[in-house]
Amino acid sequence: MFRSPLPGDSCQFLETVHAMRFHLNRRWAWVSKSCLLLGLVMLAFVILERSVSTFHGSVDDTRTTRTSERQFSDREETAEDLAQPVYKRSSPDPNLPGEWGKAAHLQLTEEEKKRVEDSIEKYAINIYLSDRISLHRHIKDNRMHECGTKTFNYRKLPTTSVVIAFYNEAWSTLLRTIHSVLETSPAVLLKEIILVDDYSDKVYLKNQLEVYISPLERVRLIRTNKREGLVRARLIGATFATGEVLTFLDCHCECVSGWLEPLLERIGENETAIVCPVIDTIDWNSFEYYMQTGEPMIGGFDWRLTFQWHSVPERERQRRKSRIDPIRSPTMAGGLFAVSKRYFEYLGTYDMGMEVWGGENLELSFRVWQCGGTLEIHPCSHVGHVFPKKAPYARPNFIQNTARAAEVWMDEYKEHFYKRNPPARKENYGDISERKLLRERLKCKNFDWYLKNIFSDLHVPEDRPGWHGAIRSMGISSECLDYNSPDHNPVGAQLSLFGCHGQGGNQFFEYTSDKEIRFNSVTELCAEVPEHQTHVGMKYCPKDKASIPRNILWEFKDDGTIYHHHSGLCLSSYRTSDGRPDVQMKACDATDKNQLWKFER
Ligand SMILES: *[C@@H]1O[C@H](CO)[C@@H](O)[C@H](O)[C@H]1NC(C)=O
Ligand SMILES: [Mn+2]
Repeated sequence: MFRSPLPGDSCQFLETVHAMRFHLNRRWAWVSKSCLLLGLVMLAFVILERSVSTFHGSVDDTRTTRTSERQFSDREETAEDLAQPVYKRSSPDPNLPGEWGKAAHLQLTEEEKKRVEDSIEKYAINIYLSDRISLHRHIKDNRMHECGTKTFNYRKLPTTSVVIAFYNEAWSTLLRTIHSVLETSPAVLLKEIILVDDYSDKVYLKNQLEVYISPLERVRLIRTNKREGLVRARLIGATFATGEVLTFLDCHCECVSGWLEPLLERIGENETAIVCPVIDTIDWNSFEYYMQTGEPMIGGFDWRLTFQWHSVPERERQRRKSRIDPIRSPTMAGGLFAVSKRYFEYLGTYDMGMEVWGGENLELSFRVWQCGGTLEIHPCSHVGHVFPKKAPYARPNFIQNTARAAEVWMDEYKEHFYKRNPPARKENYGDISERKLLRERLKCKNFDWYLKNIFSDLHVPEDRPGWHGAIRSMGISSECLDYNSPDHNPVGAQLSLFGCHGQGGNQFFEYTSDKEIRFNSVTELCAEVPEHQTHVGMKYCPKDKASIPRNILWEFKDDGTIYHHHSGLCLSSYRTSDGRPDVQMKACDATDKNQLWKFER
């Protein structure tokens, strides 16, 4: 085991693999001279300075020289030979649990069931089951059939380094990720896997991990010596990368054969493309691999700046020549993407002022689009990800990170975010002058351009003064209108009352000049009174400029009542028989305080 092989450095982290396996190339030497990430921010600045001055359009000259450095043993090798992974999997055994990505079911004793529960409690993933599934299981290739017949010019594709940062990850999910990359990535394309241990405290991630990976080809382990958070941990990993492309993966993934080539091909075509795989779901409980076999969803966000998936707009479908062409996506989910190392540096890598995780994906998404690149999802590149039962550790920095993204990239549109997230206004988001300078230097377009050209499907709130925010009941004056949008069916609940909390979120409504009452978390929802009912439901709002159905029209009258045109009734607060405050539609009576409402200003 090795400390950093560089003499006299005082770097922040340990290198723990056989460094001999790696060439100390020029980049390495340069990086080491800058004394690695001692002053992380300073280094970012240096990289930036350097890359800004060298990034000019044509990539081809550097690409050809680097590609020719690669050793192809025999010019006659076929594409099939060149596609050989670093390690070949043994034949599938359908009797093994989880083989082919099927759900694994075990006959368990009571004692074992308890251990299942314990592991779920601890990791929010059924690690007891994961431990019993082969680290080398096969995943059935159900991608669009065109993906299987697509050919690649392996000699021309750029090489990649796969960077995987982790913190206290379970053994089997981490190791399955590593083996999966080694067994699905062509050896001629994968320079190395760089594992970054972000100061985990689990004992098995210390010596046991080092011993395990030490005989594995092309696997390096780097450890931070304090908790850096996902963003900085990844960047630390990236500084060690020798491949032309950085491919970031999460630490509980399984790659589907053929996942890597489409990403690298696209970046080889246009270095300014950031390309994401389709992220398939691996069930946290059964480890079943659910492959999205049709057109993948693309990334967006709502005005709280939480990431949301949505379907591909018709315009984008028409722009593409085939259904396996890359799909432009307004945002990325975070975690899984490939980017040219040179372009990533030019673009200002990540915002190092961001802590732990949350928000960094939107920041990078806005940045790449506004600064002249593209963000795409390739339908032929599939990577499975275990979405845990719940977030395994908190995202205390989400608001702070997101405020940084909003301040740097969103111009006046940041107000829509702050209105829906009042606590974000009080957030100390730190110094953003470097990032603003970056935006100037790269001559990036504004957010208005981004909304009109890249995410024109997103409804932009009007937020007319006095007509948005919480709506307080005058009858039960501690209470505000509240909508608790169910996770998997945004329209599956009713409008109700809840103690006014002043935090936006579920209590943020907007009354539009079209007379709708909009709730715009997750997606655009409009209050309606279903036919012959007296409760208030939520339905998807009509698209901008489409005609507006009558049953979502409301009138905020001067007398304080909220009148529903179609039913002729007024919104009223009341208490249910068990004393819970709620709302219902009633015959209008402006002398009834329960029918009076006020937008909080
Ligand atoms: C690469 O993509 C960018 C952004 O879409 C575009 O402006 C540029 O012309 C493309 N370059 C090439 C070589 O196709
Ligand atoms: Mn994850």
